[in-house]
Formats: sequence, structure tokens, C-alpha cells
Amino acid sequence: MQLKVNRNYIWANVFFDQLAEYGVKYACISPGSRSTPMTYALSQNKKIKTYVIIDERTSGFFALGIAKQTNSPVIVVTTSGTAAAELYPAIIEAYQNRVPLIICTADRPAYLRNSGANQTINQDNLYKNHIRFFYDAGLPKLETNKLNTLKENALNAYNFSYLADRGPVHINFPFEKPLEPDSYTDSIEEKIISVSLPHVNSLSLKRKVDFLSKKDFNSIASILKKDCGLITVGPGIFSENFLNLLEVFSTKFAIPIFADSSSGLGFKSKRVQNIIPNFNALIRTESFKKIFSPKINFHFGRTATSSKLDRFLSDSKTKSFVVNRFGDMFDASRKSKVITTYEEDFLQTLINTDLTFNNNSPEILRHIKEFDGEAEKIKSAVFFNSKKLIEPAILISILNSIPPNSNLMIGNSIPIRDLDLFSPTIKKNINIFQNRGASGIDGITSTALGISANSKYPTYLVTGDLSFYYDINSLLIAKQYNLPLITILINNNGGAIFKFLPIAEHKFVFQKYFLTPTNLSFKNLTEAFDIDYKELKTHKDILNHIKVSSVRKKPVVLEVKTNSEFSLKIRKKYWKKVSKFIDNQLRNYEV
Ligand SMILES: Cc1ncc(C[n+]2csc(CCOP(=O)(O)OP(=O)(O)O)c2C)c(N)n1
Repeated sequence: MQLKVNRNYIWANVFFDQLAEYGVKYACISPGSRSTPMTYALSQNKKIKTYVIIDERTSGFFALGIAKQTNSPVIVVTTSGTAAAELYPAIIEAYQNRVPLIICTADRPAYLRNSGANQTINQDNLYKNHIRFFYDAGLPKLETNKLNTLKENALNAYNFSYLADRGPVHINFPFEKPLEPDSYTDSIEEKIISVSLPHVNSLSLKRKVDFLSKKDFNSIASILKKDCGLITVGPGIFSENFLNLLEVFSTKFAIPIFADSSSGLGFKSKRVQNIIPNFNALIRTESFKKIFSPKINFHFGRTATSSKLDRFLSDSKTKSFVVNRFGDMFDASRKSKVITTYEEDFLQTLINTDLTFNNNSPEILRHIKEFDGEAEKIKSAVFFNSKKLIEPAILISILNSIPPNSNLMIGNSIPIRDLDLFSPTIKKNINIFQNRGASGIDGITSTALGISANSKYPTYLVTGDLSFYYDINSLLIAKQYNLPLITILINNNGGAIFKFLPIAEHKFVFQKYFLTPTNLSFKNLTEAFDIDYKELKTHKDILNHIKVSSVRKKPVVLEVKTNSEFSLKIRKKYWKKVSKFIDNQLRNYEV
């Protein structure tokens, strides 16, 4: 049977149907004319849930949040021109943090480039330094072989964003007018459209075998026999099986685990043995290195948040093995050996061997645990001693107040560092999210909204005032879709993180060029978007309002105003007390 069709619309439909077939469920679309075929096709697709987001920068980060929480690829659609460029920050974050996004940019036909045609830029591999796969679909042609090629590239988009590789992929779609589905351009045989679908089962990440060479194995064996080891875990998503194996591995070799708080290991419902939540306090103390100077390190997940940990490892002359399935390097010094394999396989292989540990390791592990326990006590005493709310204590209160299984997005700057430095282990199965791929402060709220959009558990965001201001546009998404994000805005009036830097001593330049206080009323800004707002002044307020907000299923902004100078003073007091304790304990220690 012959059908009258608009070729652009059919083209877009075939592509998105194919993605839906692979299981893609979400699309974020920004308004525009050239993208009409894609927008219309998605609006009619019953398997894909759409979000309409005016501002593309926000849309990219929102999609990133959905992809993180659902652990599946999300489609992002924009029109041509600067609209496409607005996605770049989210694409960079997705690239560096390996989050699956399928970016679909509408374009003018290539022959209009450099002709002065309106809203026409060079979109050819626009994001080329931060993309896992690029394909220009060319002008639509309703021929069987062209449609098959398009479908194969839907498969490539899915495969390279999620399976064989992981991260953002970009498909550029040039369209000629007319763009609307009822403006017919062709009359075609119906069967042309239903050309056979590629099969999903042909997709799979190829495991690399023989990952641990004899040489590496021998090197691991000989170091473990003579010296202490260390496990470090950076931010990442880790399976239950990984946690179990990690525990067995660490116990078998009496190795402590220094887990970044963003790894989430300290917040699982089952406590992993040998995790040292306060390791940051320990490694700041010179005398600590007398008893613990690991000569081998196994690193899982992304780069750790703690820069002190890097220094500790380099001072200890540690040989590091970075283990992950994509073979990514997570060591800025590039001295580590990267082992490309599934983390679970690596652990299992070493567990199965008859390797043994150095005889001192269990005793040293015991000392480390003792220091860690004492640091925890000092922390409680120092941080909760004052009536004033200090930043690290706010984070601890939030962790104590949120219900089990919550999602917790941590903004960059002080919140992520405070979480890493000061959070205790809590058995609540909290899912930690962060944008540490490129550590931007640009899309923090949008990402958190994306996380909250399809989760059955409450989502919390802890963010700084500049980060919140930067992404203020995102509040419209919260309002439009009534997303139940609970934002805890820590307002120290400016980028207080810079107060930790030597530039803070240069008083005249510092305030104007670095701290950049906004003096904004976040109450007014939040309420302008019709979103509830409350200022919190005490730990009791935090507990009560988090409790109430968690069941309201509405967005809310809870602002806590802090004095970052005072917080800094208290942090220093804590470090000093822990160091003093360790120094005292080790005064007569013989190595
Ligand atoms: C997009 C982007 N621009 C600039 C920076 C540099 N930067 C890092 S932290 C920071 C200040 C953040 O201030 P705020 O969100 O209030 O957090 P606080 O430092 O007070 O914790 C800035 C500007 C960045 N990381 N990302």
C-alpha cells in the first residue's frame, strides 16, 4: 500500500522507535523549529516519557540526572545553532563520569553551512573532544538501505553510550523543510518503513580476559608478603557482589579500605569490614606514617576526592593498581598501573590464590581502626559543641535525618569535601550522586532534579549558594513537573571554598574576584518559581524539616545560613585534636 508521508517525520520515528526497542525510556526536549520532526516523533512515542525543558543547558544536566539514577541512556533533543552548544557542559560531565546520553541535534542541511543562513553553525562533530561516538545522519531518504543504516546507527548510539563503551554519543540530524508530519514530501510503500530490526542480543560488552599478567601478579604477591597494602575506593556505582568480595579480599590480606564518601560504601545497609571513614584525619598526622606506609594500593572507582590521599600515597612510595572495566586512568600522576577488567573478577582472582600477607598487617590494621574510632568521638565532641551551625555538622545532621534508601546529590565545592572528610558510616543504603567528572558548579540542581524525577525514594541535594544561583533556571523544571527534590542550600554568601587557598590572604582581590558574594535573597528567588522555602537555624530544625519534607512529595528549598570562617576554625580544631591523640599513642611505638 502506498502512504503519503513527510520524510523527516518518518526518519525521526524510525530512529526513536529503534532506541525504544532497545529499552530507552526517557527523552528531554527543548523547543525549536528545525527539531520539529524529532519532537513530534517523540511526542507520539508511547514507550518514551518526554520532558520539555526550555533551557538546553539545564536539559542536558537534567538528562544526566535521569541517566545516573536509572542507569540507562537518556535522549536529549535540541534545535540547531547555539541551542546545541548549550549542552556542552553536561556532555563533558557525562563523558568524564561515563553517564549514557544520546544527544540528537537538529541541523540545517550541510549545504547551508557558511552561507549566512539563519541559526546555522558548524555542527559537524561539535563535541568531538568529549564524545564516545558521532554520526551525521545526512538528509533523510526513504530507501530501504538508508533506513537500515539509520537503524544500525541507533544501535551504535545505544551500544557506545551504554554497553561496549559508556558516555555521551551524538547524532546530528539535518532536515530540509517542510518539517511538519502532515506536509507530505513522499509517497512510499508501507513495507519500506518496517525493515527488520537489528537484534539487541548481539550487543554486549566484551570482557577482556587474561587481565592480570604473570608479571603484575608476581609483583603483587611479593609486595603483599613483605609490606602493608591499602585499598582505596573513589566515586562510582558498585554491585553488591563487589562489596562482598571487597570485604573478603580486605580481610584475607588485612588491608584497610580508605573509601571516598562519594563511593557510597560507607552508607550501605551492610557495613563493609575494614572501612576507615576518618582516614583523612589519620593521614594528616605525620606520626601516622610511622606505622602505616603502604607499598601497594588497589584502587577502584574514579579519582578520590581527597588530594591529601594522593600525597600520602606518593610519600609512601606506593605502587598503585587502578582497576576498572573501561581501563580508565584515575591517577593524575599517571604512575599507576591500569588493569582493565571487571572489578569483581580482579578481587575474586586474588582471593582464590594462596597469597599471604605480611605478619605486621593485622596489628597495623587494629591500630588504624582504633585511631579511626577515636577520631569519630573527637568529631562528635568538637562539631556538635557549638550552638552555631557549622558546615560539616550540617552534613552529618542531614545524613542522620534522611530515611533509608534516599538519593543524596552532593554539590561540588565544600559540600563534597565535607562529606568526604567528615561523614561517619551509616547503615541506610543511601545512594550518593555527584558531578565529579569535571567538577563544575553549573548543573548541580538540574542533575539532582533528574535524579528525583523517576525515583521511588526521596532525593536530597546539598549545594552551595553560588552553585544554586548558577543553576537557578532549573527551578522551573521542579515547578513544571512537581519534582519532590529537597534542596538544602548552604549559604555562606560566596565561594567559601576559596578561603582554603593562599589567595585568601590577598584581602583586596579576594573578596571581589574570588569570593564573589551575591547577597541575593534566595527566599525571593525560590518563591518566584512558586516553590516552598524555609530557613533552618538549628540541628533540630534540620531534623524536623527533612522529616516533614520527605513525605510531602513537593519541591522545597531549605536554606541554612553559615559563617564559613567559624566553620573553618572548628575544622582545624578537629584535625589538631586527632593529630594530638595519634601522636600521643605513637610516642613510644617501635616499628
Ligand atoms: C562552571 C564552573 N565555574 C567555576 C568553577 C570554579 N569554582 C569552584 S568552587 C566555586 C565556588 C562555589 O561556591 P558555592 O557553590 O557557594 O560553594 P562553597 O564554596 O561556598 O561551598 C567556583 C566558582 C567551577 N567549578 N565550575
